[in-house]
Amino acid sequence: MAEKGGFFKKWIKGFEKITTGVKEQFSLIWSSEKPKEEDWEGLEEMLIQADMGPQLAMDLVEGFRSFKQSSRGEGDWKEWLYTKLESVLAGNEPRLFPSFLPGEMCVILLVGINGVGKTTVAGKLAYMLAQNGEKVSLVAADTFRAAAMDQLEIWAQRAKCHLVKGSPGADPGAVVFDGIDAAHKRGSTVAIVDTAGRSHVNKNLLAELEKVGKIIMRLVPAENVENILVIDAMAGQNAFIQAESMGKAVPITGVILTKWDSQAKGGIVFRIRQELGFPLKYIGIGEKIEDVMLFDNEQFVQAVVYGEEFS
Ligand SMILES: Nc1nc2c(ncn2[C@@H]2O[C@H](COP(=O)(O)OP(=O)(O)OP(=O)(O)O)[C@@H](O)[C@H]2O)c(=O)[nH]1
Ligand SMILES: [Mg+2]
Repeated sequence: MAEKGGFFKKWIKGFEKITTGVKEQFSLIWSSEKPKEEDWEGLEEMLIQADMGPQLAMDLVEGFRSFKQSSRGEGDWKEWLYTKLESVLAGNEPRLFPSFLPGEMCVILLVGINGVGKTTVAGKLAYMLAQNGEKVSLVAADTFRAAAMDQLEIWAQRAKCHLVKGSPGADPGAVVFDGIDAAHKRGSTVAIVDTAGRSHVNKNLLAELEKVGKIIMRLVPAENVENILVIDAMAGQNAFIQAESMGKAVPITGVILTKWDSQAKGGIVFRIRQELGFPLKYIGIGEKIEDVMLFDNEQFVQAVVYGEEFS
């Protein structure tokens, strides 16, 4: 990505209809002396459409009501909205391994339901970390489909990094154990473990994931482990159901939202922070190896609130 700073600006343009609608509604309510109840309801509805979810939409509407009342038409609603949304994201730590122990290997375990983009994220992170001077090993623990390992092999070639793969049908726990061991012996600084997509209601597959998570914790200090839940940015309400059940199998330390370049409406970011409290780490913004970017709270909120005015 040549122009990462400009990404949110471009992205927000794709949602002009929704964002303009929300802002027009805020503005209409702000400028009317006595807004009608249906105007408030309209605002809530629009916020839900932007993927904010019912709880946050209600919080925003109620917060805006009190702000309007207390400020008596003075002040700036955009400033209010900016502060409010920024506070929802407050404390988000997008960096991986914020308190890692130097000298010990780091491990990123990627988990999520089918097709969300785990393998693609594995390739992108491998490339990015290798560019930053890390020695990366990719571990293909998706032994469910032979093609999945080939797919990761292609990413390993693109990222020019080491690959450890098990044989088809092998126990993923054993592959992860051997993979981390091989990465250690090779002097890798980071191992990225790609796992099979699994339904969040399949108990056996969740138990398998739990086992993989425990094996990693036995081999690497907790500070050096990131259990990343990969979520399709368009998942909406489903994202929360997925997070809940995957979180029971492994302690989630962060979220990567993929497919932002598609139809992501963005509100999900606030919901994840407010309802789950997981850190938002990176976002996937395309299918190419460099299409991944660190989630920047400030830039994101600026784009949402100020859109085109934001420079
Ligand atoms: N547009 C877009 N497509 C993406 C992005 N990330 C992944 N994809 C596409 O999504 C599809 C699935 O990606 P994979 O990486 O195979 O997903 P997965 O989670 O590993 O899938 P399973 O292993 O089958 O569970 C592929 O066609 C990817 O090219 C993204 O950020 N943007
Ligand atoms: Mg995969």
